[in-house]
Order: sequence, then C-alpha cells, then structure tokens
Amino acid sequence: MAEAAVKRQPETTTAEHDLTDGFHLVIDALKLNGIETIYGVPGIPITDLGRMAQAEGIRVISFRHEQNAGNAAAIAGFLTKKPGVCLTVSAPGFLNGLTALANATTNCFPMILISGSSEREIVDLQQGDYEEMDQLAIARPLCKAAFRVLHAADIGIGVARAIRAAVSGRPGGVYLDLPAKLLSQVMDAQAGAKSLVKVVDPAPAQIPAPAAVKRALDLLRSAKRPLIILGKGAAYAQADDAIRALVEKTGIPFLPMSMAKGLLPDTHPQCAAAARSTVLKDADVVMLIGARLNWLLSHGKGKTWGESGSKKFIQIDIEPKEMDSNVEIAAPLVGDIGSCVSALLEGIDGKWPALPADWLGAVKAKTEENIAKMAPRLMKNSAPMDFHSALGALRTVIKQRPDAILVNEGANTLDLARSVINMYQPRKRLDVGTWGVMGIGMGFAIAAAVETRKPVLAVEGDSAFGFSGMEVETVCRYNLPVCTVIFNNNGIYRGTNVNPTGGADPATTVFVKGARYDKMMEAFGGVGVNVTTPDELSCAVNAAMDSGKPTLINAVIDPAAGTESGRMGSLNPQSVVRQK
Ligand SMILES: Cc1ncc(C[n+]2csc(CCOP(=O)(O)OP(=O)(O)O)c2C)c(N)n1
Ligand SMILES: [Mg+2]
Repeated sequence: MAEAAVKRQPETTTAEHDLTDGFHLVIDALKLNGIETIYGVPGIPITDLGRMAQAEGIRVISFRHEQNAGNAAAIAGFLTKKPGVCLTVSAPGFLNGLTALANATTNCFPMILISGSSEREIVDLQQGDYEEMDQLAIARPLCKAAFRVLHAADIGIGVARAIRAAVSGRPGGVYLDLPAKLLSQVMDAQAGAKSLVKVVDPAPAQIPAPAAVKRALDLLRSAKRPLIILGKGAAYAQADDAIRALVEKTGIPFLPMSMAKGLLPDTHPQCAAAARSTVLKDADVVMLIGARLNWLLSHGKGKTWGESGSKKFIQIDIEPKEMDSNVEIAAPLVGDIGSCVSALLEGIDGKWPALPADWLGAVKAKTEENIAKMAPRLMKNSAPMDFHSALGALRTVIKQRPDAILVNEGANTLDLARSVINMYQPRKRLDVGTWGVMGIGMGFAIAAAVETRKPVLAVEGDSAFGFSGMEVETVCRYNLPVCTVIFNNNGIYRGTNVNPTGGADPATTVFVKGARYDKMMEAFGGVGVNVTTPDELSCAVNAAMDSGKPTLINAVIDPAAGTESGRMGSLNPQSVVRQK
C-alpha cells in the first residue's frame, strides 16, 4: 500500500524530507508512547533501526546475547509499568529473546519483543531465506499477544496494540514482528505522522464490584487468625501507600513473596516472613494480594497449609481466571490492585475489630525464635565463608543502603539470601520469579541500573552467573553502578560432588575449582576483587557502592556448605533403581 502511494508521486517533485519510512515510523511510534530505552542485539535487519533510534534520542543498550536483553526489557517493565522493549534480529536472535518473553509472560512483566524477520513470500513458501522462520507462529503460544505489521501505514497501530496488550489487565509479554521490507517501506511523511497512535490510558483501572468488596471485608472481619500475603503483583501495582495502610489499619500479619519483600519493610512489626510455616499452617483466613496460589505457595493446599481444609481465601487479582485455580476462593476480588485495596480501605473504619492477642502473640513468638536462631550464623567471620556468614555481611550493606536494588539468583545463594537479607523499600528485590529461572542476573542488573539510576547489588551463584556472565562487558561498556558478588562454591549446589564412575570427567554439578571470576571483570576495565572473609566482602561491596564503578567480587564459599537444590530439594524426582 505504502509502496504504491510512493510510486504514484513523480520523483522530481518528491523531496526526501517529505517522505518517511518504516524505520522512522517505528521509532516515532515508540517515542510518542514514552518508550525511552531499547534493549537489544544488532544485526540484519535491525542494525540501522538501533542506530537511528539512538540518533533520535532513545537510549539503546546493546547486549552480548538476546536473552539478557530480553530479561532487561522485562524487568524494566516491572519497574516502570511501561513495556520494556527488546529488539532482536530474525530466527536465532528472535529465539534467544523468546525465553525472556515467555518468562516475562509467566511473571506478568510487561514487555515487547520486537524482532526483524525475513521475507514473508519466501518464508511462507519455505524457500530457504536468510534466517528463515515463521516467527509469529512460534511466538504466539509463548506470550500474551503477537502481531505482525506488513504496511508502514500500520506501524502506529501495531505499536499501539503491542503496548496496550502488554500493560492492560494482567501484564505480560507481547511479540511484534517487523519484516525487513517493512523497515525500508516509504510513505508520505505527513500521512505517516498522522498514522501514529498515542495510547490513551494504556492500563485502565479496573474497579472491583461493591458486592465483592463487601464479601471480602465481611470474611476478613470474621477472621480469628488472618494473614495477608503480598505477591509481586502487589509490588508491580505501585499502590504502596494504600497497601501499607490496609496492613497497618487491620493489624493483620503479612507475608511477602520474594519480589514483594520491602513493600513494607521486612523489619515491620507485622512482618511474618520468619514465621512462614506457622502462619501458612495456622491462619484461618488468608488474603492474597497480587499473589497466585501456584507451586510457590504449595497450591494453597496440603501439609504446608495445615490440611484441615477449613481455610478461607480472599484473592485480589486483575485476572478473573486466577480465581479457583487451585482451591476455592471464598471471596474473589477482581480488579486492579490499587483500586481493590482502596475500596477495602474505604470499608475499614474505627470499628475494625482488634485481632485476637493469642494469634498475634503466636506469630511474634515464632518470628523472634527463628530470628534468634539465625543470628549467630550470620555473625561468623570465618574463611572459607559459608552462605550465612557471607550473607550476614550483605544484609548489613542493604540495611545501610536501603535504596540499592538487589538482584539475586542461584539455588542456595537465592534461597538463603531471600531469608537473610531484609528489604526496606518496594521493588528493590529482583529475582528468578515464578519459574526459578537461571540467567536473569546481568539483564536484570543492567536494566535496574539504567531505569532507576540506583546502585545495584547482584548476588549470584557461580552457576547462575554463568548464564549471563558475558554481560559484565556490557556493565563496563555503559559504566553502570553494578556490583556483582559471585558466591563461588565451585559448582551447582555444592562443589564437592564426584563422578560416580571414578572416571576423569568431573561430576555433572561441579566447575573448575578455585575459579577467579574477578579476573573476567578486569579484562573489561572493571574492578575485580577476590574475597575470602565476610569482612573483606563487606569492604569490597561498600567500596563498589561508594564508587559506583562496575565491580565483580569473587566470594569464596565453602564448597561443602550448600544443599541439593537449595531449599527445593523435595521437588527432585527420586529413582527407585538408584535407591536399591
Ligand atoms: C534456565 C535454567 N537452567 C537450569 C536450571 C536449574 N538450576 C537451578 S539452580 C541452578 C544453579 C545453582 O547453582 P549456583 O547458582 O551456583 O547456586 P548455589 O546453590 O551453588 O549457591 C541450576 C542450574 C534453572 N533453574 N534454570
Ligand atoms: Mg554454586
């Protein structure tokens, strides 16, 4: 269509400045909708798109691998409530970005993966084009929505649809397919400008029904042992003040899921994180705010939940299909979290009943007991360090720098950091999320630094780090204030496993002994430090945070200190034959 329009114009009267093209329309459409950053990897057919975007004032962060660029875009979406954009080349680059897109969708992070693609005519006849792949069909089942734009005049609408799909309702990943030919398509500049769409109210508030609010309040009021569980949806909503008011006005103990830590400080008197098993087992009414009853909450049933079957759930979620996904939800409250929590607050007045003292007392006693049990383990100044002593040092760093962003992945490194390191502010803890996926580390750290301009502390298992480790070059190239600490225990879970055959190959879970990841950082001009004690660790991290220089600290951890799969060993299937 656009090509035909151009042909109709006599060449002699068409000055170049009266024309626009696909490249510029994509850039203009993104800018019009407030997209300030693109995360990607260049190559055919999108190299010039990246260059031109940079020239037009969009910040373009080039990565070494698309998965990391995709993870960066996804977490940018989580942090800003605007879709994070990842730009990749066709087939292999697209596939590399797809894991991040699927992960974003699973975690409800708004993200748009924009990939260049090959010629439709050749792809559809399977005639073997350069990087031939039917990308749209492949992306579709892995994301919330997938679109392809074929005409320059439709770029505005295509980008608008992608943005709205990513952020409205339950947020998620969106795929936008841009064939190479589209980018060089030409159209009249004025018509092009008119074709762009600024998305009005991209994530409309969804107000809960008054009857549903009343049902939830009635149930909550009747509870003897209530509990509030905050999920990362609650963190995403940026309804921090309302959520805090709800928790404090009702006096109900709260349990933060991993990425909801800090929504209220972990040191808040109502925080029941250290008494998790007690509150899940003994609560009679549980209100879920932006948290799903998936595997992370044992599906809302079984031993973890006390098995009595008498527990009642109130669930706040924007997605109606979430209700009754695993167990009966007695009071479903469908709407956006800000609107739902505000509606609940309106129904909570001075007559809200005081909670039974025995429940609050039981939660407090268990919390204090567990915190006291852990305390001495955090204070050991031994070499080599174990997880607790190293984490004790990092816990103090975050306490002193509560606005720093903590990125965390690994097995033991993740599970123990989650319980040891207290968070004090919302959206400061970014981790492996719903899938427990390894590889988010450097992508998340880079986007966190870019989007928030706050210092970032990435606490990484040595295996976890390997999935995105090459991006330390990206950290150095953009001179980002990211301090990466590698918990180096020589392997996955532990560094002590041996090959059961006694053969020369190492065990499947161990790495090179005594590896020096800090040297990697030096190769790119960053600061590399090797530490063996908690004191050295704290000194090195504080220096990095003070200087803002890209830093990587190789923290030597006792290879025997970890346990299989961290705290999730029970999920491993068992072999009958092996046990004989
Ligand atoms: C993409 C992906 N691949 C593999 C896994 C399986 N896995 C879970 S934790 C982990 C690494 C754990 O080792 P490390 O990061 O060194 O942590 P440690 O327990 O040693 O502290 C792996 C490979 C995963 N979760 N995600
Ligand atoms: Mg390890």
